[in-house]
Amino acid sequence: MEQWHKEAVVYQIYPKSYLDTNGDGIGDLRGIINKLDYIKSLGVNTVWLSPCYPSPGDDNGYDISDYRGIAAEYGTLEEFKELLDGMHSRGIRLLMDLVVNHTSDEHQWFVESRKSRDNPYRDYYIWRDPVDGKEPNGWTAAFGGSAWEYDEATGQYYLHLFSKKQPDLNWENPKVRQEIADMINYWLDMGVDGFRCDVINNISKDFTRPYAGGNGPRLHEFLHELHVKALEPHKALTVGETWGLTPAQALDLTGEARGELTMTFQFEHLLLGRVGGDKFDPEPLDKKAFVDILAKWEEGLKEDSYPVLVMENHDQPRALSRFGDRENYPYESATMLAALLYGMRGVPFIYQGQELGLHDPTFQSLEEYRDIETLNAYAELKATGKWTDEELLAKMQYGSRDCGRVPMPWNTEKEGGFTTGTPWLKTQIDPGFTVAEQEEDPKSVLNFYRKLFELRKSIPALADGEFKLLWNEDDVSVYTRTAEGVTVYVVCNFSAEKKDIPSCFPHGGAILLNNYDNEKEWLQPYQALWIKTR
Ligand code: TEU
Ligand code: CA
Repeated sequence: MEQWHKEAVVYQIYPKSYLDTNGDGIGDLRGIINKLDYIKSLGVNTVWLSPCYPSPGDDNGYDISDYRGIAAEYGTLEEFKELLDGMHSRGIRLLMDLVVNHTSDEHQWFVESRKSRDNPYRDYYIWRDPVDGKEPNGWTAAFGGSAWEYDEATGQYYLHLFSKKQPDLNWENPKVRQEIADMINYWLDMGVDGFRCDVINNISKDFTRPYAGGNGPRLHEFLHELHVKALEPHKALTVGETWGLTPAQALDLTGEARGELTMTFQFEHLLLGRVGGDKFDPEPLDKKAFVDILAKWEEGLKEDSYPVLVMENHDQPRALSRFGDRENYPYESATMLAALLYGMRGVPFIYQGQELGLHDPTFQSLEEYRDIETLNAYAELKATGKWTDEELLAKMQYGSRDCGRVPMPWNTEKEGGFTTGTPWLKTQIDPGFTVAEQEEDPKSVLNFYRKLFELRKSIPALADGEFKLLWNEDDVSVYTRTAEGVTVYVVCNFSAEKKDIPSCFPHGGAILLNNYDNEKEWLQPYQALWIKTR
């Protein structure tokens, strides 16, 4: 297994919302090319690019109609190669998004598949006869409704774990597996460095289960096959998007001897502040659990794997709005969250705009939303008659994926400099929350992130040192990272109150990182410190 992932610091780009250079209101590859020096300046060395393949856009590109092309609205394959070269010449690696649990219903394979029961592509997808005139089982789709869609033409249902425009591929079919391996080789031969693998644990289905989902009996076998046929020969890095795993299950996918994936995301802490993990049902954040969960994963993966450190992506509202104090301590709480998470052992993933400490935009009406999940959830919840329109809008504001998808605020000009036209999704430009302003301010979240990543790179204890949680009580946490006789203490006050320092606080030592100017009088509200001791 390739080891470069241990030094990786990954920046996720959602191309539709990064930078538009031709005024059509949609971000494009040229926009990313124009910002490569900015990306480099963050101290990241890897980019994960969300899908930029041709797609009808039912789920913003997570419904792919051609695995080997570039969507016209984003640019051309030539521009993609220019982007890749531009990254490589700056020492930045590129991870593409691998969306192979499903395709678009407009993918040629599915267009063929639905034509007749004996079409050569029929078995590329999962077709079932009706049972008692109804759906084959009770599985529901992530975006609402049944996971089965009836197709008149051939009198069978096809499975879709997401929208009905995202039919699930049939991984039991060896031809499908070969097509995917070939496609992976196509991008790796071009020079791409690896993949973020969308809902990858769903590729093997377990039909004995009452609820929809993956982790089916052949998951490990399918992944190992891809590893042998495509990933390993290219030393590609993979990070699996795998919801709901235990650390033991994650180890089974990522252990070095397994030959499956390099790493998996863990999102358990991102389910907090939501009743039963339901993103549209808020509850107060359990801060102790937040730190305990992260520590559990640090401990659980230390033997044989490498954790991923993530708190934002294109599916999540902003961390500042979810876990921080946007009203009173936007800078302090955004930087505390970064110091807390990225002091840990693992690969940092940051999502565009996170480096500015952005908070969620304010949506005034349903018309301002674009996300299929939000629009479907709104309609479904409204149909229950339990909530007023105002309550429903508050729910969407709390959990919508569009919160993290609004365009990047580059400067204080119209639409934040994102576009000269009409943006595909509203922009939100707040004073102090643009790249241009934060560049000028030494005490900005942006410059804090830069400093943090610089430290991680230069201090072995932070790069790969052993993790130990010493204290997690009363909204104060202390953990250490140790290597080569050096220990770095990470001390965080996860609250808006002043707190006393716990007894395990190191006396002496050099302060590496501090989100306050003080040398003493800790701990201030949301104060975070990295302290190096011998
Ligand atoms: O997301 C998978 C997923 O399970 C969720 O994070 C998803 O956002 C949704 O909230 C489920 O209720 C991945 C992608 O990241 C997401 O953008 C896609 O919509 C999805 O897969 C389908 O490809
Ligand atoms: Ca554009």
